[in-house]
Amino acid sequence: MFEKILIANRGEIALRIIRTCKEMGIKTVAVYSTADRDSLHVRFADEAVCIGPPNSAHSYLNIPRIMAAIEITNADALHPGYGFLAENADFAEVCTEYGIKFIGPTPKQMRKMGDKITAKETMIKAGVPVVPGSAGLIKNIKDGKASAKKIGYPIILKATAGGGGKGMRVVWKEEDFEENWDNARNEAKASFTNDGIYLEKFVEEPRHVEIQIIGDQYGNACHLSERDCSIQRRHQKLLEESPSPFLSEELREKMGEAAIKAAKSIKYEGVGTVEFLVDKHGDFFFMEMNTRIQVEHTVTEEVINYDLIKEQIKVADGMKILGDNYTPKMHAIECRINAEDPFNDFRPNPGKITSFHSPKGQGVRVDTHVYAGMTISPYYDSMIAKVICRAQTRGEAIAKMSRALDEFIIDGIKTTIPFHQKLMKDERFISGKFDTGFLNDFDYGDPPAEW
Ligand code: MV4
Repeated sequence: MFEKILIANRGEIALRIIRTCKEMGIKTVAVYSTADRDSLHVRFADEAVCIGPPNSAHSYLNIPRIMAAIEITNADALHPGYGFLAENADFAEVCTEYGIKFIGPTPKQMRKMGDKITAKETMIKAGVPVVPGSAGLIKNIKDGKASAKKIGYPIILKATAGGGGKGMRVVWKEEDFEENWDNARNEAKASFTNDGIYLEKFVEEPRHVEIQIIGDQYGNACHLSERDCSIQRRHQKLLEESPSPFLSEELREKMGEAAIKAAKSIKYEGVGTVEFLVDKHGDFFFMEMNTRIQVEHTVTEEVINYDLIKEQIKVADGMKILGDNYTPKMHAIECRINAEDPFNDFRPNPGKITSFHSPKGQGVRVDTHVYAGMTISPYYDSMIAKVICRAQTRGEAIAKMSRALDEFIIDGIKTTIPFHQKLMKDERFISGKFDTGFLNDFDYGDPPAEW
């Protein structure tokens, strides 16, 4: 087993990884920027190395500085967390070249899923359902229009380097093709310096359902049930839950098998997530694969009662997985608490937290790096806490979440807590009948009096 793991991350996930390492008897190294010198991940790790200024390009994303921290602390493995360098195949390759175990998939596996068209082609070969679309990149407008006509409008243009909805355009009729084509290409070029575009049939009113998988170094893989992430705003997830209120036992089994096929086809090693779009008829299509631990892994941990970071470290150390699939035994919901103003277009709202009281009680889990007196920096992601509630049924989990949110006190900055409180009382949310468009016509209401 590894002796010392360097955690190339910050915030709640760095803390989350340190906790598991301690329980496994593994020493930890934190890295931090000058903005994070008073952070809990720095305090709770066995060693900590400052790697640069607040701007993450010069600290958490700076590969030579992270490699230097590994060198001076003698760490033998690296955990990338999520975001930052977690899906950077070149970085994973550098680690491997230096004899450091990158806790995650191999660079080759990462590259197979990094580019959308390559991923899609791999999935077609593996027999995983994908959305009907163009065969690879579209060369020009004429080529694109012909492909769209064959597939039938509406279609969606997507950037092969894409992510977060950038370079994505829905086209409802042929007259609008040209304008959307130009927009998608320009946006893709500006965001990814890669203007490769492909097209797909547009799936209307889809749900976002993702399957958590785990694979070992011997080609075995199993799934750990699904998460429903349909509650999103501008491609930012706000709430995730498991099981999905939409999935039948039969559909769960089918999607689980497809996710395992996806993982096995690339001999995937580590924890990963296969994202699917599910249409209203219950047909599902591969969207992309996340080759990292995700923010919402905690939802799965609560319904299957496993520590996924521990499993991740164990398979990185060569553990064989048994290959049993998992069925959620409980219902879990996660609300992301961001330092944002939900009554003002979710504008980031960094600043000093003057008082902080975390909800507690049976079935309530709060993952956070925040404490009273801490200043939330404008340099990083605005997520400051995750509240995860679990209960026997979805209704009870909602009631518990509602109660927990009422107990959550964060003074000094604006947060998304009031939004989630409203959501827990929303009839459509409670009914479970919603899709990824749910928040487009959500009534956010008025801010509380003290706002
Ligand atoms: C789609 C789609 C409908 N049809 N593809 C959005 C992010 C990117 N990863 C893929 N996305 C979508 N792809 C086809 N063929 C609708 C979306 C989409 C979406 C997907 C998941 C969650 C929220 C979403 C919000 C808007 C659009």
